[in-house]
Amino acid sequence: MPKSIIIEPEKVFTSETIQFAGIPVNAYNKTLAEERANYSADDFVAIWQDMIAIREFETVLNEIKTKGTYKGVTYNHAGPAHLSIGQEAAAVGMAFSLAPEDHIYGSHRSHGEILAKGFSAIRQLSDKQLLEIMKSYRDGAILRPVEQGFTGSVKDLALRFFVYGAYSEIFARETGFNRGLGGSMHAFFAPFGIYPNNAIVGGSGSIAPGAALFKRVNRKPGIIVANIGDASFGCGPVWEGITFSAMDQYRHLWDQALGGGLPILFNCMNNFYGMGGQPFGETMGVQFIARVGAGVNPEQMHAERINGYDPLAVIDAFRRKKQILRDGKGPVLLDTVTYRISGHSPSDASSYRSKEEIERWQQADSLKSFRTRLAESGIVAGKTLDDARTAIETAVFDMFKLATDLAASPRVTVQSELVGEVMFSNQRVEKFDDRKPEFLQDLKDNSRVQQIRGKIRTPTHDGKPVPKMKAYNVRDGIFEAILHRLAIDPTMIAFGEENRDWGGAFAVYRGLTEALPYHRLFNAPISEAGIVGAAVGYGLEGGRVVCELMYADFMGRAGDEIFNQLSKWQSMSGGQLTMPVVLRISVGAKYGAQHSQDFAALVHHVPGLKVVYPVTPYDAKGMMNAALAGTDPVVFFESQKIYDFGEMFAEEGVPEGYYEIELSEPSVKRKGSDLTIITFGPTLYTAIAAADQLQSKFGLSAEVIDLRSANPLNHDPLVQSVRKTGKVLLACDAVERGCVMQTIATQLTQLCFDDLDGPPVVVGSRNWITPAAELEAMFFPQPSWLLDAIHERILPLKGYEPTTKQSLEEMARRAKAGI
Ligand SMILES: Cc1ncc(C[n+]2csc(CCOP(=O)(O)OP(=O)(O)O)c2C)c(N)n1
Ligand SMILES: [Mg+2]
Repeated sequence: MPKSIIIEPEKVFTSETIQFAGIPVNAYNKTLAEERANYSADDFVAIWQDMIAIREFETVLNEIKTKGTYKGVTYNHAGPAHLSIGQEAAAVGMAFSLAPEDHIYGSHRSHGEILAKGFSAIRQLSDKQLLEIMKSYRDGAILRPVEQGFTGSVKDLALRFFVYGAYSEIFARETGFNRGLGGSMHAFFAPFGIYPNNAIVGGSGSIAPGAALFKRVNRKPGIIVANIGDASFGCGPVWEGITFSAMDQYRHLWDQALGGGLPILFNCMNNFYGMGGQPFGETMGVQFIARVGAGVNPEQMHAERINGYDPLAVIDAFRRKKQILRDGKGPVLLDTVTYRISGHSPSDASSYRSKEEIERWQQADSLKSFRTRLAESGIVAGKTLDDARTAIETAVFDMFKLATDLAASPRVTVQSELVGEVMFSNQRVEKFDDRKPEFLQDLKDNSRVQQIRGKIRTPTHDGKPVPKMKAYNVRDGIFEAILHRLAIDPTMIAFGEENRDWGGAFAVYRGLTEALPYHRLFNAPISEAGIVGAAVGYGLEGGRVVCELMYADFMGRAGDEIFNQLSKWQSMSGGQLTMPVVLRISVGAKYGAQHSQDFAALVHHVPGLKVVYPVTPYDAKGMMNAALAGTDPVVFFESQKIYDFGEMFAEEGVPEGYYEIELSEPSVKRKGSDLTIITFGPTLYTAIAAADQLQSKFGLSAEVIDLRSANPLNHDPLVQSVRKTGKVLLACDAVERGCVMQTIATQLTQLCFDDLDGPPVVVGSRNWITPAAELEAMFFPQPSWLLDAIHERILPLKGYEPTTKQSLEEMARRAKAGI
């Protein structure tokens, strides 16, 4: 059913003027006396102490990076340290009133935000909760060295635990939050609401909206804060994340009981610099980052610029904005003005700014000014502040020392396989929550379910081939698997471009619109980075999601989200998080150069992704079932050439019931003994046609194997076949240079060297752009190309006249010409 948002010509052609409201800039002007009712004296001390802790934590890092020593401890820290000295008040203000269930996502410069959020959570959690977290987190691996000989309170223990975990993480120790696999730029600690910090500028901008989506869809308490820098507002994915967050549908089409707009606050830690480039006055034109909100929605994202050198101004803003988010009126944008007195990194010579400017900000240092305000107000005695300072500086120093101690805080050895062990979580999770999955109808009444019921699931029927209209096809296989999991896992959602009313650009979801409420199936903006980023955030928070890219050619638009985010957070978390995300990517044909490229090789190359490409209904259903039962990111390629192909191989047909196909197993589609042909993607059907000709014209029996999965991949069935035949041709529809098959060919050469009659031969598409539909036969491998290649390079076929050039000379000529 269409959603009935009527676009009326009379209305849209009416003359009017778009009005903008004023955006507050530094509106906060309360005195301490006026704020007295909102804070206890202890609160003020805590705010001060948190700022001091961050300053000390980072001063230590600065000193060891620049001088190699701090207070008698010598240490060489090889990795990065992007310090936020000067930005403490902004970090503490941001975190102070956030609850543990409020989650923050951040950037490369997030030490301060991490510490502030951790301290805030420690204050709010009970001793029992803290002990439980410390003891259970990695079975107490971080706690053990910290608790040795410590006799203080649980809260003090937790503080030391937290500082130690952070330092250990920065120093790549096993005792770090993420076993040292996150490091300075990526450290996080989910139990305190601290989620991944991103070394890709603006990376959190597209991920955090997915986390907020998770909160909404699953009715979880809390908000999401994306702490990103001012320069990140030049990043496309940040704009896409904002667009994704501000969609009208949350408030106008979704069930209002869910709570309305996404509970997300984009917090710009505006220090006026990128590394050396200046968004203010040089590399951007908005002047005030808060102005961005005006272009996003009528509420202008409730944007404000606030004084990030005054922790109370920041706390005030966060308290007010949190209420707006609770009321379902998100997203929110804060332009939190701050300044990094430290360099971008310790090697920064500050060539892009004057000494005078730095000195001016040092004079305005919030640590000094807040202390002066507190002392002058008489609310807190100077001695209390001094004692608080000594206590926290001692704790930070002690934990630094402990983290540098290799005996207490070991690194994994270089021989260790730890990284390999955490690349994939390889779990099976039926569902991520016990709620009843939401549907709008009884699935027995669903039109698509009924239509599929009438289809024929076997290769033949009554001894005859099944007509296309009646055949259970690849599209149906994917649909059934997705519906199956949607009916089990209440957290599971699906989104992408044209996913809902259209039913997916290629109709895979047709029928789901009537079955699922909006929040389980919705149209995303044309924001590929926003789509994959949101799926990553949703997965990180513990929800299952299927998102879709309409064409493989659009992967570049979501490059970072696929290559650095989807793929890496499981391992960068040191195995703490899972990523139950299936990214469906349709591979086109007939639509020319920018809509017809198989880019599987790009993701095959990226560590941390499972990459599959089933091309039969049986495989599509079984592999989607397996992908959706797992906890790893799976890039699931689908070919538009064969969406409506019926089953041609599985004699028993495609089962109506549930089954899984392990995501590593090649499938022998036709048995043979003279030669092995391995395919990936729809080239299977090209190979079958070629094998038919080899049999009928030359009496040769070819074994045809569909790789199905590029990673992980069990080589055994391939090796067994090649050992038997001694000859192997590998073919796919991707351009030949650097395709997945080149890797497999290299591996088979090594694995089967003694059994091979000659080197494996790879046939792919030409190393060209994909030409027009009418000319595709000159580009994609044809059955004749496979025969030509076999004749020229594997096994001369008697009396055969090749029609294309597949010789080694031709291969060399093309390589030299770069085509
Ligand atoms: C996508 C990307 N481009 C460039 C960089 C290199 N880089 C690291 S930090 C940085 C500046 C970021 O400035 P901003 O977002 O304002 O954050 P800040 O460093 O000021 O905290 C740059 C360009 C990167 N890490 N990621
Ligand atoms: Mg900046």
